[in-house]
Amino acid sequence: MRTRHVSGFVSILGRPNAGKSTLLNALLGTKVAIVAPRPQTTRNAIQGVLTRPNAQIVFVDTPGIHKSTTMLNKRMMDAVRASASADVVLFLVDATARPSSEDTDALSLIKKLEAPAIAVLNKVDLVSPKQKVLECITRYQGLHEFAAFVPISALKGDGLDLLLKEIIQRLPKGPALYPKDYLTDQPERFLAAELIREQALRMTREEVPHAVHVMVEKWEDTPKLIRIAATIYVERPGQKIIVVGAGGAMLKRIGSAARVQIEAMAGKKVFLETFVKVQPNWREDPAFLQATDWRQTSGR
Ligand SMILES: Nc1nc2c(ncn2[C@@H]2O[C@H](COP(=O)(O)OP(=O)(O)OP(=O)(O)O)[C@@H](O)[C@H]2O)c(=O)[nH]1
Ligand SMILES: [Mg+2]
Repeated sequence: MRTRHVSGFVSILGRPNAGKSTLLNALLGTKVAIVAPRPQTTRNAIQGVLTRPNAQIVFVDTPGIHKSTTMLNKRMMDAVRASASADVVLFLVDATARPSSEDTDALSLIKKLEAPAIAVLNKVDLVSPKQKVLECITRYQGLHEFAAFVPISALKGDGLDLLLKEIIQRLPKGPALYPKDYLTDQPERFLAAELIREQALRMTREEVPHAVHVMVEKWEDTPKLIRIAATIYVERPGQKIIVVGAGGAMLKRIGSAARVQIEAMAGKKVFLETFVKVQPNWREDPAFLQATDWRQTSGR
């Protein structure tokens, strides 16, 4: 029997906090994108590649679609638009909430694309009674002609097989685009910086998470150990006080939680040093934003 091999790009689009990055990690069965219970966690488009005997799917996780205010936000939305065109689009919604203006903004982007859009209703583990999932489907049916509706729980891994089936049947015939073991386009040191930022987001609140940026300054790979030095940038001295914490306690917590994650990723022991610096208004600073973009500085 001849088997049909398909390949292509699948963009994951939707409002902030809908669970796009959780879904990417769940589909790959490994962590390539950071996740936090706050909007605007993802700041770059991230590729994650799933290789199956009959298919290779390049998923693209994107920043949540939102009204941009700062220069950083505008760059995030540019990243969304640049990665929107794909063979199949996943429109990820939070099934526990009614459609918001951010959902309709995401839809107006999707309507401009030629690719079929699958409506993926996420967080159904929180929906009860299950009848409410049908109500959610009816609401979105009125907003766009979707190719399919798939209820899932990215967190629990429910519904992912059906979602993959719906994706694969819409992908064009074609060979694998990447080697079989290729997982993500992110350099390891960027992923390490992201894992540190994830812990900083999880452990701080209010305006601090949005003001945090992390850069890896040193990466020394020895046979037994990776030595990493990273700087956590914030925008104001008050934020630095919060991130450092009393007697350095907060910074220690962030560092040791991130170290465990980096060790899991690298499969090696890690020695991680962290520093905190104030970089006033970096979210509006084109030179800083440029310098922190690994796609343009290769690896920073
Ligand atoms: N209960 C439940 N929580 C979920 C599910 N999927 C994601 N979450 C939670 O929703 C929050 C946001 O998840 P993310 O994956 O970071 O969301 P995102 O869409 O990537 O967010 P941005 O990057 O900010 O656009 C996290 O706290 C996740 O644990 C799900 O299926 N069920
Ligand atoms: Mg995300």
